[in-house]
Amino acid sequence: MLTLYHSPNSRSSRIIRLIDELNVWNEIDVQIVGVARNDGTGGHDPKNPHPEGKVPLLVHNGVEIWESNAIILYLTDLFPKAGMGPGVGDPQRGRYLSWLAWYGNVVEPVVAIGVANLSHPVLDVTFRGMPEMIARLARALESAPYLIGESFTAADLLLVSTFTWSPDAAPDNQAIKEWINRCEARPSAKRIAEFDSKHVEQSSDV
Ligand SMILES: N[C@@H](CCC(=O)N[C@@H](CS)C(=O)NCC(=O)O)C(=O)O
Repeated sequence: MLTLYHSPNSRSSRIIRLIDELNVWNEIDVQIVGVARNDGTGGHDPKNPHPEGKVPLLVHNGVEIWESNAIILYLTDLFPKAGMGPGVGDPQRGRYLSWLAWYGNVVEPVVAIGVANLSHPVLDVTFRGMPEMIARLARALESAPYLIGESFTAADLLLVSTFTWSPDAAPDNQAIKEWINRCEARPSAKRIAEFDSKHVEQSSDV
């Protein structure tokens, strides 16, 4: 039994998008919960068992799986048929794992440090900055339409979410802009926006 704890228009929306891409709606029970939002609205929802009160959280047979990249890897391994993530033994597996880990280890801190307008030699040396992050992505996307090559995977789904929160977030780079457009033209992007707008009220009943 799989349960996903989700709050509309949040980091868990990309897990909803993955469920749609994997076409496993019947396999996962989606529970809508509220969360504390950056604008001060919302708050901890007692229905959410996440150890830090966050979303997403996946629970499989009583075991909690938290952090978006861990949940994504777990689901693409569990449901390999859709080809959303190279499995163990696939030559592209290492590249897939690296992009998923890079998202959590580099992209999230770099974006947070940028939004907070912080600068410190330790941060710069450890994470580099936005220009280096953009250059890294651009290099990958100048030689292939998607991060792993010719087809859209869950690595694209996760990484592209960095640039789809707000229209101004897209960097001024042709290869990246075209990649964002390719990813967002997929039917799952529209379906998930509709899913979230349908459930948004439910999540504010905290
Ligand atoms: N690194 C985590 C971050 C999860 C996260 O911060 N989620 C936000 C929603 S976008 C949240 O639940 N915030 C509520 C809180 O901090 O209490 C992941 O990617 O899964």
